[in-house]
Amino acid sequence: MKIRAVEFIKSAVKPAHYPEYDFPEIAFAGRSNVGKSSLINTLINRKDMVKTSSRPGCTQLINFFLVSGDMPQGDAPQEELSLVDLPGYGYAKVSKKIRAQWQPMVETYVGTRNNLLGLILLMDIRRDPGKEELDMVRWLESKQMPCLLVLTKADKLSKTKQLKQLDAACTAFNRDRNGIVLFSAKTRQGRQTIWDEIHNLIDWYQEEE
Ligand SMILES: Nc1nc2c(ncn2[C@@H]2O[C@H](COP(=O)(O)OP(=O)(O)OP(=O)(O)O)[C@@H](O)[C@H]2O)c(=O)[nH]1
Ligand SMILES: [Mg+2]
Repeated sequence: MKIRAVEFIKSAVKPAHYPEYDFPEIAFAGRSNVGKSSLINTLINRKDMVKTSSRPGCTQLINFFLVSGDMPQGDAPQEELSLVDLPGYGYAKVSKKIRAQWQPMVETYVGTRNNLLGLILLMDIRRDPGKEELDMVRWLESKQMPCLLVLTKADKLSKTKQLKQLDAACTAFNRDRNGIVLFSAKTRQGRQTIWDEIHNLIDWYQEEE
């Protein structure tokens, strides 16, 4: 997608506050500090459109961004795409109250957002997938919600170790290598693959309409 403009629309906690548009939407989920905001910035070629932080727990609301640009193919030359930065989970230092809010907030979002095409679930390549991720993928599968898995911060490992972690994740999630993307916000490795997957979801959504 050739990006023309990106706009921060709003932050929301509950459905009444979500933007009312029904543009195709993709949401990014994952543990705190895994690199969700950085991945979105890399996709949209912005340095800090989405606030990033070395301090985990930076994003605690559902943040909506609207991207307009040109799709690689298709009839309509200009298209809108909504990108959603979900709050991170699993960070012990955020208060108990915030942690207790996280799960219902995300479950309600996924369960009620009709224009949501799929989730992109990020995991740090240096960690083995945890129970949270395995549960989340299983839950999304039960809802028939597409979920792309991304191993972030790939630049932190050698190529050999990247592939070793990729294979471990493939085994854990029972996917082949095409189902999991190696990504780095630093080197931009994997950026195009993620865009290709997003375009596939959009094409599929438009055919359904
Ligand atoms: N080396 C490296 N560092 C990264 C990469 N992606 C993110 N980081 C760093 O990891 C830290 C967290 O990144 P964020 O993008 O803010 O992570 P987040 O998942 O949005 O975090 P929360 O909003 O707290 O849930 C920052 O210091 C980033 O610079 C990457 O691909 N490579
Ligand atoms: Mg963030």
